[in-house]
Amino acid sequence: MDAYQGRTATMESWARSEPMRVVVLGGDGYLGWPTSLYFSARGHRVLIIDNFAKRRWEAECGIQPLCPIPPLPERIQRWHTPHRLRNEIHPIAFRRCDLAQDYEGLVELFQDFRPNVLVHFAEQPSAPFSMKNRRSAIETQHNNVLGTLNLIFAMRDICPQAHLIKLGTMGEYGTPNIDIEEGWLELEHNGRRDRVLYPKRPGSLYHLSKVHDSANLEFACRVWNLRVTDLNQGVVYGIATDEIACRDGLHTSFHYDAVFGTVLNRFIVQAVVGVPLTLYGKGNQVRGFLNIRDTLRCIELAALNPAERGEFRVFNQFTEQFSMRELANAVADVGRAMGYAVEIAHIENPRVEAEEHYYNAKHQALADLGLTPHLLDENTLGGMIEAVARHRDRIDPFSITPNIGWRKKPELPSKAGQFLAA
Ligand code: USQ
Repeated sequence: MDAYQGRTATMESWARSEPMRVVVLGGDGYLGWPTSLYFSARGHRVLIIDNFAKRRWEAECGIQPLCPIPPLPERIQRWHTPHRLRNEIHPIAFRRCDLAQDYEGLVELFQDFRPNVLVHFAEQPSAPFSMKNRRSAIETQHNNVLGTLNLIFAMRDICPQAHLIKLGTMGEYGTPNIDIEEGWLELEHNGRRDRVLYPKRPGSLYHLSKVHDSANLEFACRVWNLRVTDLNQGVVYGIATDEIACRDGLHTSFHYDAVFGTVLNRFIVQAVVGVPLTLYGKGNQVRGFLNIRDTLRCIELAALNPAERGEFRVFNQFTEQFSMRELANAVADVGRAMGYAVEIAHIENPRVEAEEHYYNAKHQALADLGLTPHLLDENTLGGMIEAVARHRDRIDPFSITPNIGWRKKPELPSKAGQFLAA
């Protein structure tokens, strides 16, 4: 019998004794790479699937991660070398495959590898990229929505027992004026009660792509009996994990630019390089945050405690919430104490988002499974500043200024322009 057929109290001990067969989709990225190492270090069999679209988008935007990132086969080789000598891990396998374009390739990979866990990061992850222009919006939704659709069809036909752990985002909910529940809302209407997917009001076409994914995944659970955990993740910060820190050359793809950099990672780099911290608008926007190390533990907890067949389970994956102003002040305080001249600049908000709003998002499910969070404190901020300062020479200050606006009017194509002007 497939030991993965049901969630049981002994799941964690089973998974510890029997290696899981984990596919990491998007294993070359900021979170996919450390997740692959994390599962590998714990004795699981890992297959990375990636199409390197993120590297192409970086090149298109003229930006680079903070640390040089060697080609994936080379990174994997660096990870293997000392471990293999001691025969401690199963080698990480890698196959290039584009989820949205190569359904047959995906099916073959699943037939060969027979996964019981799939961790899905293989999505265009940037809100600004999705708002750049029509082409990048379509590319975002094509890559994300069609890739996830291919994935659930391949699961339905090849590995319906497997557990899909899908990275969603807290940004799917937006900033509603009521408490944010974990994916589902109990409601009463005209005297009748029901449980419905929580209403979504996302703030970018990237976040919206994940709303579409969530709807498709819930359908796949309800109609095809798949099992899915949708991790609605907050903003991740951090540059290192235990596996990455253990050896040189295993860096992850840490961004600080205005396209792929998330806010706290950007503030840290800005503090180091002496650029005023770019607080968008009033800075009273509130978001949920988590340390990159907690991302890995959350995924492990989801894998060790899988959803039931037919269950679409949603966890809100963040550990604490801050306003952007609070974050900027915290970085400035720590940076100044370390001798950096840190300034904060309120700049015009390039996004369309509420700058004053209610925010109370539940995040109990992962704590109930045993998450012990790494909370943000002076030591964490100081450690990030020190780590970034080691790569100071590679920081490109020109990539920090936001140059993509949510409101920007599209230029009319010349023929239409002439027609309208006529
Ligand atoms: N912000 C600033 N200054 C900056 C950059 C951002 O004030 O220099 C503000 C934004 O206006 C926004 C907040 O910080 O209010 C968060 O922005 P972000 O760029 O850190 O995060 P976001 O675009 O929402 O997306 C990021 C990840 C995405 C993930 C999401 C989680 O790129 O993949 O899904 O965080 S969440 O924000 O909870 O939706």
